[in-house]
Parts: sequence; structure tokens; C-alpha cells
Amino acid sequence: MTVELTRDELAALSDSQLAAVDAWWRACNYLTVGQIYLKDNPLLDRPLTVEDIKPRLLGHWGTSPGLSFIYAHVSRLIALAGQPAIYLAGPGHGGPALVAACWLEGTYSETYPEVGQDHAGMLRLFRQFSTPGGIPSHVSVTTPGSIHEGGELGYVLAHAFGSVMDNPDLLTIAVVGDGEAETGPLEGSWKGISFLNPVRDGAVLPILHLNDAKISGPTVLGRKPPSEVRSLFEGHGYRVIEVEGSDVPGMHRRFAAALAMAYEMIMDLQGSARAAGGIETRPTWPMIILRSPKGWTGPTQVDGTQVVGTWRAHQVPLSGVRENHDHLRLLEEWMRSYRPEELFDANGAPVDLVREANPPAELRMSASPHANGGLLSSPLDLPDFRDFGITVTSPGSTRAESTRQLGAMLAEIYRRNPDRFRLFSPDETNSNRLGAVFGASDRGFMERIEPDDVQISHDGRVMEVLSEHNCHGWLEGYTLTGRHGLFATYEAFAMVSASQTVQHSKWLEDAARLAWRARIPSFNVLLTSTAWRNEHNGFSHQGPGLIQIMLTQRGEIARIYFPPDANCLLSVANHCLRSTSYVNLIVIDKQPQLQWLTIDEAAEHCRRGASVWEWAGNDDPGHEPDIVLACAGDIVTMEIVAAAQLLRERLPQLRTRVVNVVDLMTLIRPEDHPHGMGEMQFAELFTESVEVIFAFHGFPGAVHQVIHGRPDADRFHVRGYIEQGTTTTPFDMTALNRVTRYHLVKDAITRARRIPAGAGELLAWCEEKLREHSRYVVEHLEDLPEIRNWRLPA
Ligand SMILES: Cc1ncc(C[n+]2csc(CCOP(=O)(O)OP(=O)(O)O)c2C)c(N)n1
Repeated sequence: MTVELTRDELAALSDSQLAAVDAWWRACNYLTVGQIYLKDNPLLDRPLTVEDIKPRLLGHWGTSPGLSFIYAHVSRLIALAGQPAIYLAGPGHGGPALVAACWLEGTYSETYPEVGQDHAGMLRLFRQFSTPGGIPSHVSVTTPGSIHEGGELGYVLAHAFGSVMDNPDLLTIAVVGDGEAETGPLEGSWKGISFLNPVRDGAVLPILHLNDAKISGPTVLGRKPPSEVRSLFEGHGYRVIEVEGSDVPGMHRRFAAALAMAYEMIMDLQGSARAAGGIETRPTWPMIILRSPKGWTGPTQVDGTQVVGTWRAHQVPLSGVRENHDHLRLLEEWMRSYRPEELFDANGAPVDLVREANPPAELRMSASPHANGGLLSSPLDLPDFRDFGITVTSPGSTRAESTRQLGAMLAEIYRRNPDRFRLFSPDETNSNRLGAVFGASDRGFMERIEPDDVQISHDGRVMEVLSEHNCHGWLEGYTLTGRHGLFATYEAFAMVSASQTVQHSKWLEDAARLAWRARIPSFNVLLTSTAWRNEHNGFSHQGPGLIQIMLTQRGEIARIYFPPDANCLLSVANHCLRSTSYVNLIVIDKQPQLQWLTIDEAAEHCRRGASVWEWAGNDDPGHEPDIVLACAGDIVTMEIVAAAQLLRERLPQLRTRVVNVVDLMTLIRPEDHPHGMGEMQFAELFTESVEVIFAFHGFPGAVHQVIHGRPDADRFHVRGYIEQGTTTTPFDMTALNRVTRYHLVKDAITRARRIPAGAGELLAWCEEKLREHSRYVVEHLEDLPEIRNWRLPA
């Protein structure tokens, strides 16, 4: 419950508040330095010696005092206003500052009782930082209150905006490093306010921490004239509030006033929008630019060289303390400059003056349930996916756009979950045939809306921004705070945000090891407009690389699904939307495609993850086939089924078995992946020794990777995408990548354990068919009618 306060009450720092905030900040800085340097003597009970110093000095000092300065003041605001808030540190390398803040708030000791608020606990706090068996140097998963590791710079604002969507009471403080502000994703993410609805969403307060330096040089924004910097952010739609200096207590007073002004603006604009039930024009949201010296309060000069305010303060400003007595003395002076005897009692606990600066327990940012989103999460209210299934009377007889069915299901999910489900897409909801969602919600957009615009409104909750980084980051922020969603993107351009996928997987992996981190809704990615059906675009729109990347992630986290048709897609999507703490890739194209399974068959097939499609092959039950034809992926499934059909017609003595794989991870040995199928099941599908021709959606190496260690893995011969693409016909894409039905028939004949009479003629026929295809497409500019109109005979 927020408390009504006047701007003056918030802005004016009373002497007692000043004393508490300053003491808290000094304590936080002391604990930050202690974490970087000390393995003993945490309270400086005796003069520092070399034995007190860690052998390896790892951590980042430069950004830390700025981070804790901001934290201290936000805590005061929270306490006065009763405002729920979380804190995202863009420069996540300032981990020790946030860990220290969390310890001062008591949350650290509540989460990790062995790191208590006493002498032994403080020693442990110092020793564990950046050391083996301890905690990482960043604002990591282990840090209570964190949803943003900040190791890979650039995503803090995207995460922040995602965290406040449909979270009207939350204020997310997003500290942006000025080095970080040079990254593409960060530069693109200021646009978040163009999508933030003040009625229904919470607020992000960006604080640009302009300390002028990055690792070893100046920052662009640090060296620009302040007027240019101001114009830049005004151009993005922000009201810029600036605070500059290093003088204390002046900086405390000015920053408190700046924060009060920003907060008042947020309250006003939310208040008027909520009272009116909407907005006319996009509000101007506040942001703060904090110009403070890098390494503020640290050693001014070291060996005659300026450190404070320069890039030299970035990591460990006194790096020679173990070898250089002067450095050791400087370190002690530096630590004592915070007057620890005023901040901690004899037993190491923070004194009352310091504690006074903490917000009430339930509002401490380090204890916010929003930063442990699984605590606030409830499962989606999902409709029965079967209701959106399509009728399939016989396999391969009808075509449909599979993703359209998913769109209809997503619309119903939107209707049933008006406050905890969103679709994120880079301008492709319609293009990816998911447009049925617009029956339930428009696209959300806070800039000017014109009469010609369709399915766009201030109230919309479908998120479209032409930035994979933003889509990804928003969904991450949304799920990390306990809500559900789907990121739908062109397959090739999922690579734009691939690094975010990896970073989020790392987060989930680490979170799974911490009992106190509640599981969160999975990160679901629909990869559509796939390589095989980007024949209408240039050699840029084909790229199944994310599959390859997800295979490198650990089995507890990564899932990759290849639904071959609409009904399987619905079943897979239903499964993924119910799951928690995974990254699920769902790969299927959007173009009209043959439909294979009834909804019940699809549900059973997806439950198994892979099964024999008896109707597609001709092997006798109970006998081993001459060849196994396997497939994973929609287009290659059609080619395998067509190849099997050609073999049935033209070489009926050859016994073929067709296996379709939906869940790629089932192919991995069970000891290597939780979805891996047992040896017996694997042999039931693929036998133990029969050669397997495998047509795969992605790069062929992926299949070799997943079947590693299976019986006689060398018998798997994989065809897949081999980086051939251009603007051509759909079938020509498969021809260029050598995965047509004709290639597959040839493979089957060459690899089969028995070669029946007539095989030579069929081989020659296939080669002629490929030549005919090449001639035909060049002359007629489209695929042969027998290809275009191919269906599986009933
Ligand atoms: C995407 C990315 N590129 C490079 C780095 C390496 N790196 C770590 S810290 C840093 C400088 C950060 O500068 P800034 O954002 O201004 O933070 P601060 O000065 O407050 O430490 C760099 C380049 C990184 N972490 N992430």
C-alpha cells in the first residue's frame, strides 16, 4: 500500500534520515571492499596484514559505490512511501555492492543462515565472494532480490520493462551503466515506455549511472556535452533529472530530491491515468542521470596516478596489496575511512543507525517476492488444446497453416488470463499466422494511433516491437516475476537474441540448484518462418542455429520440439505452457503444410516424443525393416513420408519403417538427458543395427550429437540444412540442401541391408527426377505440379 506524501516530505532529507542513509551507504561500501579484499580480520580489530588478504583479488569496485548510493536512497523512498520496488543493476559486475545491501537488510542471513549478521557471518560474507565454493562476482542467481545477473551488459531496461508489465503496483529501478548504454540492445530498450500502459502496468525508473568510464577508457555518453545527452533522452520521451557531484552530504540531498521528483511524476501520471481509466497521449516518464565519480570514496591516487573518477577504478584499484606495503596501508586507510566502528557493533552486527535506513522487512528490495517470481506465480488457465485441433481424415491428405490453430488457442489463453499471459513478437504476429490473438487483445502501443492502424491500442497486451532483444528481454522480465508468455520469431532471427537465450538458460540452471528460488514459468520460443520456407526471401532468412545452441545447454533446462503438424503443435504448446523453469524451443513453419495426425493421435505421439508412423512405412510388425526412415521437422517429415511412399510404390519388397521425432531430446541417452528414452524403446524405434536415414530440420550434426552413445550410432545417416539458401521455390530449397524425397530414396537404396531387384532403375529414376526438377523450376519458375500438389494417397 503506497502512502500519500508531499513532494517536500520526500525530497527533504531530515538530519536523522541523512545520518542513517549515509551510515548505511558507508557500511555498504565497507562491506563491498571487504568482500573484494579480505579473508580475515573483517572488522579491522587489528592492523591489516598480508595474511588477511585474499590470494586472488576478484571483483569490481568502480561501479559499486554508485550502485549502493542509489540503493540507499531508493530504500528511503520505499520506507517513506510504502512503495514495493525491485532493483536491477545493469552493471551487474557490481555484485559485492548488492550482496552487501542484502546482508545489511538482513535478507542474506535469512536466506543463508550461515552468513549471519555477526563477526563470523561477516567473515564468511567476505571469504565466499568470488572464491571457489563461494558465490560469483556478479549480481547472480544466488543474490536474493536479483532477477538480473548483469554479466552480459545490455538487457537491464528490457528486463525492467518486462517485470512491470501487468504489475501495476511495482516500481522497478533500473540502473544503466554508461558503458552498457553503448550496447545495441540497451540503446534500443529506451523505447520500452512506448509500450508501457500507466493504468495496467507498473513503472520503470531508469537511472543512468554516468561515471564516465568503462573498463579501460571513456564512455560515449560520459564525454558528450550534457545538453546532447539530455536531448537524446528527451527525444526518447523522458523527463531528464540530473544529479552531479561527489560532495557529501550535498549529493545525498540532491539525489533524494531528484528521486522524490521522479517518484512524484510517476505517481502523478499513474494516478491521473488510473483515475481517467486511460491515457490520451504517452506520458513523459522520468529518468535520472547520476554523474558521480567511478570508484567514488575509494583511493584517490595510487602510486601517483589518479584512480577515482577514472577507468582505473573499474576493478580492483589497489591490486598489489599482498606485495606492496604502501598499498596495504592505503587499503586499511580506505576501509577505516568508512568508520566501521560507528557502523557495526563489537560482534559485527549493523548498529541501529544503519538498520534505520532499511525499509520495513516486507518491502526490502532484497526480499521482494517479485524478484523470486515463482512465489507469486500461478499456473495458466489453459483451455483444452483439443478444442483447437483440426480434422484429419487420413494422413497427408489436407493442408493447413498449423500456426493458425495455435493463434486461436493463444487468443483463448489471453481471454482466460487477462493479467498474466503475453505474446511477444518482432512485428510478426500476423505474418506468423498467429493473428487470431487479436480477437482477444490488440497490440499494445502508447504512441500516437492513427485511423489506418489496425489491432493497435493503448489497452492492447500483444507485444510487438521490431527488436528481438526487447521481445526476449521483456518476456524474461515477465517470467522472472512469475508470469507466462511466448516469444514468437522468425527462426533465423532468433539468433539475434541467441545470447540472451543462453544467458537465461544459465540463470535457470543456477536457480534450479537453490531451494529458495521458486520455479518460474518456462521461457517458450516459437521458431517459425523456418529455413525451409524462406525460399521467398534472400539468403539471410535461413538459419536454424538456435537449435544447435540449445543443444549445448544442460538437460535440466533445454527442450527442443519439432511438431510436424497443427495437432502436434497444439499438444506441444499445451505442454510447454504448463512447464516451469525450462527454455522450450518449438520449431514449425507457418505456411500451409500437410497434416498427418488426428488430435488424439497427436497427443499420444507427443507424449511419447517419437513413434513409428506405421501407415507411412511397410515393415511387418515383429520383423526388422531393411531401412529406417526417420525425421524431425515439418518439411523434412513430408519428404520422408513421400520417400517412403515412392519406395512402397516402386520397390515394394523393400521393408521400410518411418519414425517421426517430436521431442529431439528423447534421442539422447537417458543418463545424459531427463527426456532420453530407454534403450529398449530406442531399439523398438530404430532397431539396434538397421541403417537409419534421418531427415532433420536443422544442421545434420545436431542429430549425430544427440544419438551419441546409442547402439551403433554410425548407422545414422543424416540429411539436413547445409547452409544453402536463396530466393527460389520451396522444393528447390530441399533440393539445394539435398534432402528431397529423391535424395532420401537414393540413400535408402544405398544403405538398405537388402537390395531388391529394381533398385538400380529406381536410383536412376530419382536422379532423372532431380534433373527434371532443376530444368522445370528454371523454366516455369515454380515447382513441378506433382511436387506442389503432392498428397499421400489415402
Ligand atoms: C555485452 C558485454 N560486453 C562486454 C562486457 C565486458 N565488460 C564488463 S564491465 C564493462 C564496462 C562497463 O561499463 P559501465 O556499463 O559504464 O559500468 P561501470 O563503469 O559502472 O562499471 C565491460 C565492457 C560485458 N560484460 N558485456
